[in-house]
Amino acid sequence: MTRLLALLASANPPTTTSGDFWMPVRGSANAAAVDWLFYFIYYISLFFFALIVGLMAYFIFRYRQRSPDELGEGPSHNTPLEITWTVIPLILVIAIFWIGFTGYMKGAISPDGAYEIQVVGAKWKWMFGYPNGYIDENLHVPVDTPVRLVITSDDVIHSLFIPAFRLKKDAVPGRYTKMWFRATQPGEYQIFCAEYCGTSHSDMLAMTIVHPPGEFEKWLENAANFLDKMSPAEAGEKLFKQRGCTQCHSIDGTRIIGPTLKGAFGHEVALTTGQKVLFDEDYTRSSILNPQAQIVAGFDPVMPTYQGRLKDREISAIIEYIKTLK
Ligand code: HEC
Ligand SMILES: [Cu+2]
Repeated sequence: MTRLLALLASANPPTTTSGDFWMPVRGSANAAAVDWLFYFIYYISLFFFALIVGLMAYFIFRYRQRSPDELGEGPSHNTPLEITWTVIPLILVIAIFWIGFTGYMKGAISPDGAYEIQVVGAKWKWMFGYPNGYIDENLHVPVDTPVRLVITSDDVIHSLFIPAFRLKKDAVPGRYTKMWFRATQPGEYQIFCAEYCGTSHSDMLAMTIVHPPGEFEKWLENAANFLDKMSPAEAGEKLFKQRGCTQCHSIDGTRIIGPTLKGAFGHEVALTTGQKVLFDEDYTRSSILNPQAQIVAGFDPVMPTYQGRLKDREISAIIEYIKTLK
């Protein structure tokens, strides 16, 4: 109760960023307001829980039946009492609605000129697309800058969840959802998928990396030029991880959702049709662009197409990388 009164009296969101027993670190400008409302509801609930259960226990004892033929005269009505226990909760729920609704609107409408990042959820990987066309498996953002995320999905419904920013939004195929935030502290914050989306749902992880002032642009420029800076095989390895191939293909011989690519290049592959084909450059390329055309025997046709999502140069780099997996 004293904390509730203190909260109400200050009418200011908590300002520490460290998080506490119930809540993780506060990494965005919006987090404190969310936590304030959480604790407001939390302390109200604690108060009424104690009041109601306490009175109940007391009444059970106070009005117990003392002898078999004792029947109390029970009151039928108490108008002032009934008005009190209706009006006070009414005021509280209106307050909760108001704070929640205005907070929601603030979170839903992004400021003009926010930095825009395209987010795509796919089984089972997040991809973050930056304005210069570069795609990364993590969300990199500049500190103290409003960032708008435009979110969609390639397959089923996923949900982008960044606990430290108190943000969660569904990624729906065929539709764009949006949310925005302003990160307040450089650091790394976990991203989860919060909508059960199949086998590797719980591995659908990524990080938010908040860069200190001035470093985000440097990072982006450097990251975007990786095809020029690395050898094709190295760039291929990066793409292989970045574009989610690792979710389905191991490189150490274990079978996951798709066949392992260890030692596969240059050997024959048995297809569901009974045919055998050589695993060469052309086969790799067509497996990536047109995965449903030739299905490997013993596997389900679940690989998404990368048509329009990988450039020729990137596919060549991936082929060079697969060649190195001896
Ligand atoms: C959702 C899971 C999934 C993802 C993501 C995925 N694949 Fe596949 N891939 C499969 C499955 C399952 C097969 C086997 C069935 C088939 O041929 O379609 C396969 C087959 C292949 C083959 C043929 C393998 C063989 O042994 O004959 C290649 C090459 C390949 N994938 C490359 C890639 C690359 C490169 C990526 C990333 C750009 C990728 N895959 C992403 C599931 C996936
Ligand atoms: Cu998911």
